[in-house]
Amino acid sequence: MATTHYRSCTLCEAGCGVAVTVEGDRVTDIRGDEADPFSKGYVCPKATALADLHTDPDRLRTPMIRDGTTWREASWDEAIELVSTRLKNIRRAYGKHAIAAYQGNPTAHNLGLLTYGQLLLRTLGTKNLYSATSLDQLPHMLAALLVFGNQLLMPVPDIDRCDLFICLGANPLASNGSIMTAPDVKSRLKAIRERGGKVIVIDPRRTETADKADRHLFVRPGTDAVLLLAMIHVVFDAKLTNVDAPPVGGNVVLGRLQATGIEELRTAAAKWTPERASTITGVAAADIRGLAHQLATTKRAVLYGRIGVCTQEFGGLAAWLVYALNALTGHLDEIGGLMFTTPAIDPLPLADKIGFDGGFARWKSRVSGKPEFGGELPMSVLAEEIETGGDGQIRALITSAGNPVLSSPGGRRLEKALESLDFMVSIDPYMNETTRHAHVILPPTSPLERSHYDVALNAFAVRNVARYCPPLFERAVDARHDWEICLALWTRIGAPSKLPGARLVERALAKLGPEAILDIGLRIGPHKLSLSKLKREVHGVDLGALEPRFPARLCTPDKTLHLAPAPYLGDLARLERELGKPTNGLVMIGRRHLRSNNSWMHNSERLVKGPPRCTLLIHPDDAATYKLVDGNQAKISTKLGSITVPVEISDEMMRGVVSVPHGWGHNRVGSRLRVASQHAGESVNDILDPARIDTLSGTSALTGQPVEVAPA
Ligand SMILES: Nc1nc2c(c(=O)[nH]1)N[C@H]1C(S)=C(S)[C@@H](COP(=O)(O)OP(=O)(O)OC[C@H]3O[C@@H](n4cnc5c(=O)[nH]c(N)nc54)[C@H](O)[C@@H]3O)O[C@H]1N2
Ligand SMILES: Nc1nc2c(c(=O)[nH]1)N[C@H]1C(S)=C(S)[C@@H](COP(=O)(O)OP(=O)(O)OC[C@H]3O[C@@H](n4cnc5c(=O)[nH]c(N)nc54)[C@H](O)[C@@H]3O)O[C@H]1N2
Ligand code: SF4
Ligand SMILES: [Mo]
Repeated sequence: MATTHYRSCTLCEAGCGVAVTVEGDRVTDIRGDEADPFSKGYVCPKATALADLHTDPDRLRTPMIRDGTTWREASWDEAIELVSTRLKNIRRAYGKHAIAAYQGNPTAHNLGLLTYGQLLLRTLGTKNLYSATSLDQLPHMLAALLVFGNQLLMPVPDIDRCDLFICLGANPLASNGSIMTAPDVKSRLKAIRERGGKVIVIDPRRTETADKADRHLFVRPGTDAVLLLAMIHVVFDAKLTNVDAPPVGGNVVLGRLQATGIEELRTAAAKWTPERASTITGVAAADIRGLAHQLATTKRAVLYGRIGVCTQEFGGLAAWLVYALNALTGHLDEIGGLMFTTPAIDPLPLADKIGFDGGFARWKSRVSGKPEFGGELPMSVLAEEIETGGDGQIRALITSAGNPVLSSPGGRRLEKALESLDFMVSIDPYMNETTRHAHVILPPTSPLERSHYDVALNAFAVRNVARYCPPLFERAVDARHDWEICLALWTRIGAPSKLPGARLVERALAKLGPEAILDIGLRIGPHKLSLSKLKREVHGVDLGALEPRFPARLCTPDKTLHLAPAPYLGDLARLERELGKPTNGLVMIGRRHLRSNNSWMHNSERLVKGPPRCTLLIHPDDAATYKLVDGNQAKISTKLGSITVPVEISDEMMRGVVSVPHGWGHNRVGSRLRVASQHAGESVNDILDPARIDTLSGTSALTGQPVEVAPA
């Protein structure tokens, strides 16, 4: 008999409601849950792959132990014992910093990893914590910390109530939105236009999102900070902000908000005239003026910047300026602008408790002196911290829900470094490009076998919503959840065993599980929900539109907006110096595809079928210059080496810019991904230089790196 179960999709930030039909132990259908108040029946093509992940014969179901090049299945007891013994020995011999950990993107969608995973990794006491943050949203978090006082206080665009949506460096029609949890962005953008509003996309590629916009402007990769400074220049110059009104109490009033740093911002922007910015950004001066005027004079408007803005050499500055410009034009914490959420579980007070405190540059990395952020070091230094001998050298690595060999620049070097480790363990369902280097792989249950509540992404949703789903399938005999794996390891290597009652704590934590923590979080949260209440609402609950939250929510000690924090002012000289230089040749950007998800969903036949997606996109004029022919192979080179992929010629690319998506390169020997290896592609991160970073924040520059192309 068929039964239908309602839950949310865990594959991306949109968190759509899905209706999963099951017959026996087989999923026969996955479609959108029409009754979900937020996603209203929308799903993207990836949703059906939830079933593929569950049934994938390549998904590991048993711990694996490697001996040289051969793997064998092992019992949980043996595997956990081996991991803890090895890690303890390494810690005893070399100290706690010798154990490093890397956490990847799916952590954000996994309640077990967000609770017990943090407990394990953040109590290791190591300075060598790494995550996908420094390949992603770090600059937004840094700006949230420096401007609003807390690294988790990242605002989201009020897309459903704005009349102008300027989209900078994001492609939500492919990505389904990021730091903007909003299922079905396409309909939401359409609604803006239907209510007479405008959508403008600024991107080096005329993207799927740009195709649905009123206007698209090309911008040269890596130059957003200059574009934003010039827009701020216009805002001051044309007196488009009320900051020139008499200051109250020494501060300038921006609507309801008190702010400091306005004069510093004015000074910083003074030399960036639209004309000067135009030569660097490729955006016409008249367009820069027009954008600034439109943003400032539209009552409900928002400038939304995402990954294209922050994973570049001036990502720190650009992410700050996005917030500053919205504030200056009266669109911060205002309806239709960049707003702050009121999630059912407030992560702010919880984050500190698990050691995820706000902090920046409190210490530097051992080898090349890169800044710490929130207790983590940037991915750009992981390889060198493994390779470089001496006190504090990394000897062991724990990876959890991450595939850094494909996801971080310098993948080839990183995999050599991984081979040199004394010990590596991966908590991961697949033997892939990264985990094949582990000595032990500990595979968790599938997304359909575990419960779910999106504690992280609900905090960045454009409406306040909450939805809990119990496991759909009873887990396989002897399968372990992520949280159980993490707890088992923590008990043996993390918990201070000398502490009296450590065993009791462990037993209590094992009994609690993530659900109990969730329940407490919901009860003490602003909407006073509970797990039992949510269990009754199988389609999720709508907790209302976003509301202005300042000044109460501001976390700066003086309860003002800090519009010009010193680290940014100090970085402006670098912008001046570097972006003044003449440029020629081609630069690389990435792209996302609706049917792909970073590196790890290419083992689903229905997602990868069709023409190859790991291709070089290039403008027709550039193709002619470099003698590339559509459909033929191109060799793309940097000083790190080269990759060869098919050419796709298209005028959707800006001249001088080429694009190759990341997350491919499934041809590494030793991976067990039967489908993905048939659609291998190449890894663009093999040739992107890890040394190119935003030196302010430490974030890797994934976009805007120079490359050379030639027929292969
Ligand atoms: N050139 C370039 N590089 C990029 C980017 C880019 O735009 N361009 N984007 C960057 C961004 S934004 C990100 S977030 C990173 C992503 O970087 P990573 O997080 O390192 O890589 P993913 O491909 O997301 O790999 C996820 C891993 O988690 C495993 N996994 C999936 N579900 C679970 C689970 O429930 N539990 C556990 N334990 N494991 C699970 C998968 O098998 C896989 O090994 O890549 C970055 N790299
Ligand atoms: N289908 C799918 N969905 C995903 C993912 C996926 O891999 N596949 N990954 C998920 C993850 S981990 C994340 S972080 C989010 C990211 O979500 P988004 O931020 O929407 O990411 P992208 O789709 O890569 O869009 C980034 C855009 O920035 C542009 N860009 C590149 N360089 C620059 C630049 O210098 N300046 C400007 N202004 N634009 C630039 C690119 O052309 C691209 O259109 O997506 C998530 N959703
Ligand atoms: S957009 Fe697609 S992948 Fe993302 S949550 Fe919705 S159905 Fe899942
Ligand atoms: Mo990401």
